Amino acid sequence: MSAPNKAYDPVEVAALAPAAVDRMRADALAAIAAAADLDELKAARLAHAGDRAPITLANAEIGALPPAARAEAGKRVGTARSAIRAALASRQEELAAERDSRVLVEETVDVTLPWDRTPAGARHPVSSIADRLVDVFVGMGYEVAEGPEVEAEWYNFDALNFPPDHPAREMQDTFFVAGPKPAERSGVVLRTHTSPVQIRAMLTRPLPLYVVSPGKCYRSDALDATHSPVFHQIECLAVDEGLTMADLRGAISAFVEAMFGEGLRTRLRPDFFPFTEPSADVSMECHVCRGASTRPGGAPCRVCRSQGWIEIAGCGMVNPRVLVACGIDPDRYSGFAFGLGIERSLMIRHGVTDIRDTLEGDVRFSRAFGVEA
Ligand code: FA5
Repeated sequence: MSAPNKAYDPVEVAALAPAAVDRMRADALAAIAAAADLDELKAARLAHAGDRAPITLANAEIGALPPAARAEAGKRVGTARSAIRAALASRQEELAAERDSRVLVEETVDVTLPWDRTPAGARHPVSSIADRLVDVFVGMGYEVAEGPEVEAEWYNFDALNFPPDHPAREMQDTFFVAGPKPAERSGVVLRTHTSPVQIRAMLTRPLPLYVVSPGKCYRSDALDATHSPVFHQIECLAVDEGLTMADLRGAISAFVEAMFGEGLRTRLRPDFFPFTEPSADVSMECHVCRGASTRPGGAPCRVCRSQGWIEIAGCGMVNPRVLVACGIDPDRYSGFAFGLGIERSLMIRHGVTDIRDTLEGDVRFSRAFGVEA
């Protein structure tokens, strides 16, 4: 094979001297051995075996030597290039094997892990219980009625027969959004109970009226184990001809049995609410000890504090003054209503000792009540 027919250049041809070729070979082998990964090896290949590598350039000079010197120089350079190629191939093999075993470890798939890893959410128990109670009453023919959480003071208090100086209106009980303007009689509050929905329902719906109203309420109560400034109530209202306390009693029993279990007795004791007359507080037989803790020799009960009864709701016959405020003839119609706190009922039912557990949004709390799709 004939080499390029270049003029003789002693400087360039010096690259073909044995010491120079040995140095190129040594440099190349050192760089190849030092390559720590395939990228570094690629750079070493380019630098020591590529088109611009010293040994490649030296090889191109062989043709410039006197013919007698070509064979020896060609052999020297060829041997060095073979050694470099062999070193590259073997390092390539080593580094590829290292990479493969590292990838195998890093990307190991544990096929024994559970495959269904998408975390399932849980409905909040307050929502689940509210829905369940609403369903019970809807099943009895009640309609769901909702009202705004930011409510006119008139609906929250006045129409419900709260006198202007009633303590519940005080700043320490009620969050006022806006006070009454001089020309207006009513300010704006965050509703303190679901009872204003009674007024809205009586003003807008035809009679007879059977509604159930779940929703959020707000009071400026300090957060502690049994109080929260935001909580939920559920309220039932019925207005019809000839309703009596016996009907109220029946509705309350239906509620208690749906929420706490079949066959639990209820008890009404006189109480006072401005919007019901007569008014009563509702207690139910303790669903845990069923009164056994009050009998001689009965084990103490933490749920009812060995009282045998647990207070759960307020109730009463709709005050005729409220009917009149809503344009309903109290001589023809009567009504009953009852309302209770959903968180407190949940706490009683499930032995939750701190209302804050219902507020913090920790899914572990909700999951304990079951996960629904
Ligand atoms: C009322 O709010 C009446 N509107 C209930 C009513 C409706 C009576 C219809 C008659 C007819 P009371 O202020 O007692 O009543 O509140 C009812 C329930 O709300 C309480 O028993 C309690 O369970 C719950 N509740 C009140 N304040 C808080 C609070 N800060 N945190 C949690 N729950 C509360």
